[in-house]
Amino acid sequence: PETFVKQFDTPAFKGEVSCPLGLYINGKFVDGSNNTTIDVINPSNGKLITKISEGTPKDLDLAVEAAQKAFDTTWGLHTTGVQRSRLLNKLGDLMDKHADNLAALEALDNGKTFSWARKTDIDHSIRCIRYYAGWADKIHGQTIETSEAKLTYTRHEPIGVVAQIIPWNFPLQMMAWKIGPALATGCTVILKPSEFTPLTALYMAKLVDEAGFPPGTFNLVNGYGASVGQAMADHHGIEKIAFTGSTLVGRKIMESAAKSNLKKVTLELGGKSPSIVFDDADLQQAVQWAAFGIYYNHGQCCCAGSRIFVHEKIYDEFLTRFTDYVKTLKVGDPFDPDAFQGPQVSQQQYDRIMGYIESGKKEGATVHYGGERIGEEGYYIRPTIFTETKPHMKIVQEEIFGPVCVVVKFKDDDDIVAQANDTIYGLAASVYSQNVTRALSTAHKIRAGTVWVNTANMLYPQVPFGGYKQSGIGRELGSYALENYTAVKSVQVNLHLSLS
Ligand code: TXE
Repeated sequence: PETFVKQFDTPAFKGEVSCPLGLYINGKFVDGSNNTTIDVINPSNGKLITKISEGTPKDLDLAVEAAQKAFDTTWGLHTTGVQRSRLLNKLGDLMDKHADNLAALEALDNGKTFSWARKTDIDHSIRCIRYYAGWADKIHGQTIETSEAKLTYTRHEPIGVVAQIIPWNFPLQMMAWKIGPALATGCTVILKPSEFTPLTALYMAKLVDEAGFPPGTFNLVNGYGASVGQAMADHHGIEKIAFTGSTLVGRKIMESAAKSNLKKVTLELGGKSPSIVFDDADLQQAVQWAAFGIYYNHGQCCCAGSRIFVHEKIYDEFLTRFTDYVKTLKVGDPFDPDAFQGPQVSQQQYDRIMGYIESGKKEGATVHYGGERIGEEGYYIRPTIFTETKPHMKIVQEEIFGPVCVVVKFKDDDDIVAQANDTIYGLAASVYSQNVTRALSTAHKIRAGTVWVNTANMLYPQVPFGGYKQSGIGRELGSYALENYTAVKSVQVNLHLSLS
């Protein structure tokens, strides 16, 4: 397979980056079995960056075979936690060494800015891999008292071959969240990145190879969701599937898992997260965090705080300050060191977001700020604020996944909890208040997997993340994620000949 080589000469980054373009199966880069390719498009100008090998269900079969063989011979119960930890730490070191290259590819492919990619996506991914390197030799069961005649204990064994399907909004981070706990516990992995943003995963395959993981331990099969992704969900040789993406596809995956071999499923899906600003909040802090909550990563965060509820006493002042602040967020080229927001990831996402903006206008909401394209080229959208909305409107109920929020007035504490929970989702929420009792009692009443108080979008490898309601099943990150990749076995040993 070919290699992509690009010379960057930008204000944010200068240097040459090369990246393999094939699939990575059984420790080798190979072309897809159909010899077809997928176009990789630059979202800042709509032009072709390169073409990657397209995997097929047949390639997936080869990857499953390699992963099963590795599980049975070199990985799984055939390594020690110490060995797995050493390899993961080596991978973390290589990511550190290549951090700028990873950030450059992420910015080029996804459209997020180089500077934000470098300080959030890449750093967080490295910390995540190192965090799970730390867990690899600390995975153990319990001894359980049953009777003096018995020794009973549990083992947390790796579940086997796992498939992981990730989206385009945080390509490297989603990969780290997925492969970190899987490899630490001794599972073997087949990863399918989004067809929109495959480059950093390909670069990572090169680093995995260099780190010296045994062949078949980690496999990368790029391809379309409807072919390789669907084949993963249907596959009888896969014990577990982890998915991050749309609720629609999550539902399909669960159905296919049920119809095939009842593979274990974890899902991290959409959100419509509330940000609640009480009248006793530190207003400037609330303004800045609420803006970060929705506009970080161009609104393409599953936990984006897209519904901002503000107490009526401070609503007008908040809106004025918020709008003034949003106007200062620079939208521009991903390699402009001062840009906060780059283009949306794809034409498809651009169209979807503009469709939501139109629907908001049609349903009678007011575009208070933004609501339009920026420039003629690339998928740039001005940060957008809607006001005068009604609870039933699509822009209030549905995930837009773009730089668009609604700012809504509320009256009292009980009413706001009901409004915040009036959604099919339950991924995250932010609460802004200086009163600890008010902030925490609200945090506890919100049906969401993460609640931030006086902050937003902060994630740590050691803190679990996942959804209530239709935002998903299971938790990623922290020690909780290890449970997704281990099966618990109890072993009972009879020490005496007695039957009790
Ligand atoms: O997601 P898809 P899309 C939400 C967000 C966004 C919407 C659509 O609202 O606007 O989803 O985005 C793979 N079987 N999120 O269409 O299709 C696909 O190849 C198996 C929220 O891009 O769900 C990719 O790797 N896999 C979200 C991954 O699923 C399939 C992040 C995600 O793509 C498949 C992304 C199939 N039948 C979008 N069809 C979050 N939770 O962060 C597609 N895929």
